[in-house]
This record gives sequence, C-alpha cells and structure tokens, in this order.
Amino acid sequence: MSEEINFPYPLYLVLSEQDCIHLPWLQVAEEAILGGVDIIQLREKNADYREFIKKAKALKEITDRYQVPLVINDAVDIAAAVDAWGIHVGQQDTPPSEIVARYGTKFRIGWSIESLSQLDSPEIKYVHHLGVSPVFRTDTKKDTITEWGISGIRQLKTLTPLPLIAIGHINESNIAQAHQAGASSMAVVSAICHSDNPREAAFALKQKIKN
Ligand code: TZP
Ligand code: MG
Repeated sequence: MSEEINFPYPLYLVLSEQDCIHLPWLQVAEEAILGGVDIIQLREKNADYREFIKKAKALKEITDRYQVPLVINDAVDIAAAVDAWGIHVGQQDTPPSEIVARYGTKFRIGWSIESLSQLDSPEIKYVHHLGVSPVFRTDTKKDTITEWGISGIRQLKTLTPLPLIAIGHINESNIAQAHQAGASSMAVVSAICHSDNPREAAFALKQKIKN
C-alpha cells in the first residue's frame, strides 16, 4: 500500500461551470481562493475536448497566480496538456495504474471509493488520496451508491493510511464533523458554487475547520 502522503489542502473546491449559478465560474474560482479554498478540481461533464481544454487553461492561469494546485477530473489527456498538479478518477474512469503507466509519477492521483472492498484493489498502490464518495447523498451527483456518513470516514481512517477527501453534501453544518472524523480535506460543490458570495462562503467553511 502507498505510504501516507501529507495532503495539506483542507478546503477543496470541485468546480464546473454549470454549478455556478450566480457568478461567472472563473470569478467563482478566484473568489473562492480569496476566501480560503486550498485546491481546485475542474469537473466538466458536458464540454467537448476543445472546450474542456480552453476552460482548463483559463482556470490554470488563476490557480497558478495564487499557487493553488489544479486537479482535473477524469480527463487524463487534458490534465497532461495543461500540466495539472493532479487527476481525480472514479471507479468507472481510467484506472490509476493506467495513468501511472502513461505518465509515471507526474500526477497526484485521487481515487473515489464507494465500498470498503475497493481498499483491497490492486489499484490502491497507484493512488495518493481517496475520495470518500459520497459522505452524504447530494443532488449535485445522483449516480452514487454508498452513503459513507461521518462514521464511514472514521472507519476508513482506521483501515487506510491514505489521506481522505470527504465529498457529498458537505456544508457549513457538517464540515467540522467530517474533519474531526479524520478527513484531511473537505470537498464541496454547492456550498461554494451556489452561493452569491463564494468568497464569504469559502471563508465560513474554512473557519469551521481551523484547529
Ligand atoms: N462526488 C461525490 S458527491 C459529488 C461528487 C463530485 C458532488 C458533491 O457536490 P455537493 O454539491 O458538494 O454535494
Ligand atoms: Mg469520474
């Protein structure tokens, strides 16, 4: 199993244009960083390659300016084209082993897990951190299976040394619990993207997880 790697990015924004309902999505990214977001993942489900790469490049300009790591969801070729810091994949996506076979150690690889048995997968040795997906059911992503709950984070923490990223209906009311249960990072979509003030939303979330 991989050694535990420090994951010093407690507030994680998962961003797609369609979820930004009040402000232009790039403005959401910048405001969220100014409010305290530590890492951003671009998660584009509808864009074609050209559009996706254009978006990834535009976002990379912002994340580079603030020295915030950029993660690309699923699209390994886009991650390579924009020299992203990391890639996040789910169980149905490119396997971590294949990413490593193609790109060596270039990327930090996040892998979403939906059941305990996935901890025993041979893929785990290629993974740097795990998405606990979802902690709670959410309207933002409906095709999910497990609801890990806060107790699931606690249980996973005893079973793997990999940093855990809590995702799924994380908001101001439960973010501290996810953190206390052992998640290294708390990932949100709507808690920031649905806010008409993403900077304040990020700030309020961050306050809850300051030790
Ligand atoms: N993976 C598991 S839940 C989820 C993803 C991408 C969506 C989380 O969105 P929200 O709005 O923070 O619940
Ligand atoms: Mg995926």
